[in-house]
Amino acid sequence: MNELGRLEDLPEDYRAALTKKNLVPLWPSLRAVLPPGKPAIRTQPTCWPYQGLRPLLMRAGELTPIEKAERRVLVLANPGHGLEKMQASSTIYLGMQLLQPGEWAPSHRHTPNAVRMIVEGEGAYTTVEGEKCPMSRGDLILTPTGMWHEHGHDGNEPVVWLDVLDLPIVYYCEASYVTEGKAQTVTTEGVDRDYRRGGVLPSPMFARSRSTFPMLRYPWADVRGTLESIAARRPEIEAVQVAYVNPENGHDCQRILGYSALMLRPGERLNLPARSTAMVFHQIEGAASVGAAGIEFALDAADTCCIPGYAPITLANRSSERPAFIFIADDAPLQKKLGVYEIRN
Ligand code: GTQ
Repeated sequence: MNELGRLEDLPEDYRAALTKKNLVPLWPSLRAVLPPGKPAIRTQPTCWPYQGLRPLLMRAGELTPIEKAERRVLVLANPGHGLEKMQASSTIYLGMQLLQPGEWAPSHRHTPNAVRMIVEGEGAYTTVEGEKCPMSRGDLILTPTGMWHEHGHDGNEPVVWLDVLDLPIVYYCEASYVTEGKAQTVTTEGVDRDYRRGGVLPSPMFARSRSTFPMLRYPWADVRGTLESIAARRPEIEAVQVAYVNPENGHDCQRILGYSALMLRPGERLNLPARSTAMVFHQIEGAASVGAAGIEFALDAADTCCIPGYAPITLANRSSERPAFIFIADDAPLQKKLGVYEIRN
């Protein structure tokens, strides 16, 4: 590839004249924005073990009352992007949120999409557009773009969950904002849903909902049971993995970020090809390792890590007796829509 001219090669007066007119020569920066073969990647492989994070989150519970926080969250920030940017990857925001018994995080709605993956504690709930969704370990609850949501807690122990938002990309689009609201009236209890099992829909009254997001809560007991049944029935399947989808059309459950749950059988090792998406791994149960680009993270229950794109990844169950369950987030839905999604074998 040709050496291109540098900025310093241009006369000072010419550079000054360009700057004055808000103009920039492309060639000194061309290789930076179009690097050969592979993008320049800021996202660093980063791990946030829960045992290190938890005491700091509990301390936030003592230091900052919920009224002073609105959302009491410690953000899992990737140092490759600069901590102040609050990005786990270029498109993904991760936060660990704490709600103490009796606390309430008031209703609001915003343009970024969020999901919650419940990490510990019982008795809390999120109300999304009037649907009260109870929170238990491993449940996934969606709060899609524009939908009112608030969090409450009737139990007696701290409840912690992992927030995953497409905030960085929506912020980059200069489209991120919030609207404050008043407490919602509960219209539906999220345990009694129309979609309890794949393949059956309420009949004869079934009509596609007007909502783009007909299912808001994916209970872990159902997802775990599905993974175990696939593993038991289909030993030939390499990746025992299920995607969280819209039950009415089978599409990704949200438009920008994609979510799945993966089971590693006892002792199993799984090689994933290099993909153009960064990936987030959160250990729901068991113990696994996540390896990529010469780095390996050992994950125990509730640990979270992020791996940049364009590198093959090896996942392994660190136990030879128990299965390991991992929640995965990536921006494949966005990249596919943009036409830049790649798998490199
Ligand atoms: O619970 O609504 O981690 O609005 C960041 C922004 C959580 C929430 C976050 C939010 C929320």
